[in-house]
Amino acid sequence: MASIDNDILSFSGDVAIPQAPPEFKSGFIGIIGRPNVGKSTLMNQLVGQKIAITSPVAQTTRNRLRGIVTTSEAQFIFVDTPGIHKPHHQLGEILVENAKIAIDSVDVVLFVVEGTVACGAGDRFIAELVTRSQTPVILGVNKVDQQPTDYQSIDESYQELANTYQWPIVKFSAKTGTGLPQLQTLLVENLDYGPFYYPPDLVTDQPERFIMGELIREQILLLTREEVPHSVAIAIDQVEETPSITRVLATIHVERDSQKGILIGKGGSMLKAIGSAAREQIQKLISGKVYLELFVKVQPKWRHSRFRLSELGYRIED
Ligand SMILES: Nc1nc2c(ncn2[C@@H]2O[C@H](COP(=O)(O)OP(=O)(O)OP(=O)(O)O)[C@@H](O)[C@H]2O)c(=O)[nH]1
Ligand SMILES: [Mg+2]
Repeated sequence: MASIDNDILSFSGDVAIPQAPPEFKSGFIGIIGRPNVGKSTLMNQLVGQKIAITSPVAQTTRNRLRGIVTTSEAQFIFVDTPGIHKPHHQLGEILVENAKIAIDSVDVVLFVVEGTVACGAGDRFIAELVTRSQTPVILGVNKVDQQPTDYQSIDESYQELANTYQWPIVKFSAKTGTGLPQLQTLLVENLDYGPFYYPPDLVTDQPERFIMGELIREQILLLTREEVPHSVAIAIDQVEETPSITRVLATIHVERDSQKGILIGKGGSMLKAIGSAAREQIQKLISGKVYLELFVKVQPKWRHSRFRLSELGYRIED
């Protein structure tokens, strides 16, 4: 049996989790908001590593993702969620449902809004939603690095929202990091004393295979247009590690033949571009050489089928 150091309280898998010092704080923080406001960018910036994919396309995030930050005074477990929107298919419903579950299961809700446009109906809908749970809420105004001409009226609209519900308000830029120390201070104030939930050096509990699939999906979001990026789901079929290279086989599921055509491109050019950009990202993730092979398969109406969604890893979980 391994000898156990006095400081070590428990084991998670093979990793020892030390005992937290007195007055250490910890807890789960749900990052909630409309699509495209910068929730995933914020989580990556806070964690200091790319855990969640981001893109200028709304509805990028599809799963609840955890990013962990441990300082000398606290452990923050950030839960990035899909943007809350009006769903048009089963996939959308599952995404929104998963965001709602996060609201009830976290210790603090960080409600992120778009600092470049005034508070709108979508924000007020989410405000009502988050206030219904008993969880404390912090209003986070993102993208302060961009200051549109009507900045003052935008600012006032969010001040008013915060006043209505008596929420603390904090302004930041997820992109540049401005204002994030202030956010962190406010979060510590809102957390209770608690243990290390994860080893202090862990940044995510997301399996590597899942992140690989997301990195492929990110390139599709960046390189294709309109309906195509929303119509894909990635399945990692095989990951084979050898001492010199990691072989990854993945299938891109689409809904229609026309989408398959777009993804493959003229003479396979699009698939090649997606593959080489995703391969670079996956190499960074695993710090090693990667051989990536992509297949494209038509799976009609997968976004509307609960069975297919579940097969592709999208389900309502709590
Ligand atoms: N200028 C500026 N752009 C930002 C900032 N934060 C995020 N963005 C951009 O906003 C877009 C959306 O960012 P995401 O992080 O994917 O947004 P999200 O809220 O996770 O979106 P969904 O997953 O679709 O709900 C991307 O193009 C980001 O680069 C910021 O602080 N400043
Ligand atoms: Mg996101």
